[in-house]
Amino acid sequence: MGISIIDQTGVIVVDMQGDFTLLKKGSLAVQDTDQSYVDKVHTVTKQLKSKGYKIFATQDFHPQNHISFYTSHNDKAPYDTIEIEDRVQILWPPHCVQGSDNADILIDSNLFSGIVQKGMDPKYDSYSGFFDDGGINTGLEELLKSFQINTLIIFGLATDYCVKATAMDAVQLGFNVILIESLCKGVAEDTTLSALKEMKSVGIKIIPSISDAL
Ligand code: VGL
Ligand code: ZN
Repeated sequence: MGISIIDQTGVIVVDMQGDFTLLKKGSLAVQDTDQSYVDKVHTVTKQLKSKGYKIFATQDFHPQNHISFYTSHNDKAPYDTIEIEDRVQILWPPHCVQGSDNADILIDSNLFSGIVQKGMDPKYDSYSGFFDDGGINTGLEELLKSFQINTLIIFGLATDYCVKATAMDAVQLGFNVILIESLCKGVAEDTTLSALKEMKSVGIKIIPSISDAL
């Protein structure tokens, strides 16, 4: 007998870090990320692990002088945008700084078969867990392939940025992707709605809650 559907399905918990949550008074706190949200993500992650799914995490992990921080530019305010080469870069409040408490992942690290850090190059942002804006591979694809994973269940923060970019790249790389909508929260309503539409349009299965996926 071949390997089972569970063995071939991986879970990616995207950027569940203090700085993105209200729970930890994060610098880039996403709406609705209170204790009950984080508890729900933790509970579901533990359930999936106990069913035998391999669990992975991405971690936004920036140096203090990162290009995405408004503080790295003169006369800029949070949420201003600038053009770099051909990209639009949103200037965020400093967040997930390497070594700071709020860069920590809020989910028990024993649950993970691998954690992929991203956004370490001061010159490039990396919403996607797979490639940064300079096209450098993070190693996530290799990691998943080493576990023979071809299907991904994705949830976390933020729907309109890192969840979307990670899910879109996963599809591009040939993975089947299932997104658990209620376990994702977005920075803003309009960008979250358009992110969900865009993800749907490339074949990502958007499911309201985990009970609909299993
Ligand atoms: C994220 C903005 C900046 C995210 C990361 O995890 O969605 N958003 N860095
Ligand atoms: Zn970031």
